[in-house]
Amino acid sequence: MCHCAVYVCSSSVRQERGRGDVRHCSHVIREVGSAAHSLRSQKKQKMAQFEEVSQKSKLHPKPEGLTLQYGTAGFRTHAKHLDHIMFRMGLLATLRSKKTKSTIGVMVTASHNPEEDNGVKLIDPMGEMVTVVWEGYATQLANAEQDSLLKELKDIIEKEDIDMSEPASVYIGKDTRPSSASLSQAVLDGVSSLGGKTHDYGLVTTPQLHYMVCCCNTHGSYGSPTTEGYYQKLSQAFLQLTQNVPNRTDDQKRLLVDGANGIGALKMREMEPFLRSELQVVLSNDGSSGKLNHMCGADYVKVQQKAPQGMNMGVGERCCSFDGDADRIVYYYTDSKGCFHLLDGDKIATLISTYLKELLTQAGLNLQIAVVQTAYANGSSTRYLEDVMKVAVCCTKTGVKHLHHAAQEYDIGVYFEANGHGTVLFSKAAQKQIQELVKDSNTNDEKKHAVKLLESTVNLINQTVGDAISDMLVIEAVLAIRGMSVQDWDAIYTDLPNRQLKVTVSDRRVIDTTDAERKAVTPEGLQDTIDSLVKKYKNARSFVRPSGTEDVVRVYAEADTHESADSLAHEVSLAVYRLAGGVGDKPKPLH
Ligand code: 16G
Ligand code: ZN
Repeated sequence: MCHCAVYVCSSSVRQERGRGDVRHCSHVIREVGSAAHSLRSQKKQKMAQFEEVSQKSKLHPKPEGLTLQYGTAGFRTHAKHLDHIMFRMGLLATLRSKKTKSTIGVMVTASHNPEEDNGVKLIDPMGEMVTVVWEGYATQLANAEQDSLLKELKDIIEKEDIDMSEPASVYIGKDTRPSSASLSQAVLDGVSSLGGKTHDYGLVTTPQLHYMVCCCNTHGSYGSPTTEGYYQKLSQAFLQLTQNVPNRTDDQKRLLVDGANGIGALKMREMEPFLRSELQVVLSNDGSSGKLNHMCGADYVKVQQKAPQGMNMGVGERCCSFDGDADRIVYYYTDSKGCFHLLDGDKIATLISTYLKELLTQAGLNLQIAVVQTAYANGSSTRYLEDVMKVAVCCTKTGVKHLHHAAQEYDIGVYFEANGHGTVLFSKAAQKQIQELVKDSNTNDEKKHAVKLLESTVNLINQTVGDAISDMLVIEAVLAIRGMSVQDWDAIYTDLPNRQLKVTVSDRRVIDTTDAERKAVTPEGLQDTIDSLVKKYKNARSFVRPSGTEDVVRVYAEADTHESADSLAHEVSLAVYRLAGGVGDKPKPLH
């Protein structure tokens, strides 16, 4: 309001002057006077606002000396350290909203971490992660001692030249952790103390909140910003994709889902009626008794390479696991010999990109498709994609934002981390071409069919971020359309045996990497040692990188046999221990 009044006044002052109309002089003076008055009242209001921040922040005090970093996935630590962080992220989201003149999201979750932890992530206007510069502000604000909080806040306002009279709108969501309720209240307090408006979505998955933010800022063109709108958009697309698949048996429609005892389980239950039995979900670890992420969930299954507890899987049955906030998914089954088969993010990327490439060919669309991976992608997947599928493959640093940005460079960018986080991005131009071809009356039936499938696939994919529910529906639809079993899918290529280990060092920052984390630049001699160790094994590859979420160095090795992968991983761990300042016991051999 206030801002508008000043704007109108000053422009009318300019107009009057332009005309040089002396008769309006007193009017001009009155206008200038009222503009000055507005400025004064604006200043007063701003001071009152800061006073409120100062008062309210005392209710969310920062433990002295505690420092935390906005890492690859936001802030994440034991929930008891996070109250002040949440309040301050409420403040920062309000500033970001004023700056971008858009709705910003704040998600309270610690994803796959243990139940006692919690965390927070900010969501930018189009549903992406916040920029690196604002990640820096988040750390700056989080670590300001109580008496310098206002100073740091004003510093950000000044650096970003934020007009504090702009309105602000913040969407908030939380996962099912016991600590999430009070922590999300702290976020709400932060936003309201700076006069921002909030919409509290309560319990939602991380990707649902990303979706809401994108819907809001695109004025509904991405969908309607409600959970119901999300279920409707995705289920309609899924039903369209599967409606013409002949003779789908109940077995093919049946899928065992491990909800990690988290929010994904609750939301899957809510969504079920929308799917009209075209997908029959058998839900386990639904949160009714077990503990969040404990012996279950996508991270457990991927890291342990075994089935979660609490899931009653028959031989060969298709199963999947979500993580604690439902932004990751992995598939698996056990064969008749009791052998466990994991279908991770690499297998998902291969399945989806192969399907999309086929549809593009059938539809006669000349769009460039690429797969974005990280160094963790299994070497077999990269070889298959490049050599057999002839798809461009690009490798980025670990962390969703790096993959997301790289995928934006292509008409169609399929990105997945091996851990099961990923999605597909369609450029605006690609979406336009698809929509135009759907409407084109001159296309033949085969083309029409293919392009309609493409259109529904675009609608089924959550393009804002990796989404376990959306990815699951895409995978289920692709398997149905191509008439593939989970075993057929698994047989596309065979993973090279691999092993991940961690080494504790006194300062993990001594390891610096290049080439998308595939080569260590420092400490001196480490890369040469790794290279000579790798040469001892067949089809081998290994790299080390400092973790972004834990105080350890991660070691990855793959080779032609499990024994070789284990032994290489161990030897590289020893090299890290020796050359990068290992602490505690020396890494022990795995066998
Ligand atoms: C975070 C990242 C994930 C990455 C993981 C690596 C996001 C939203 N999440 O969970 O993408 O794979 O960190 O962890 O970016 P690390 O650095 O400890 O290996
Ligand atoms: Zn997650």
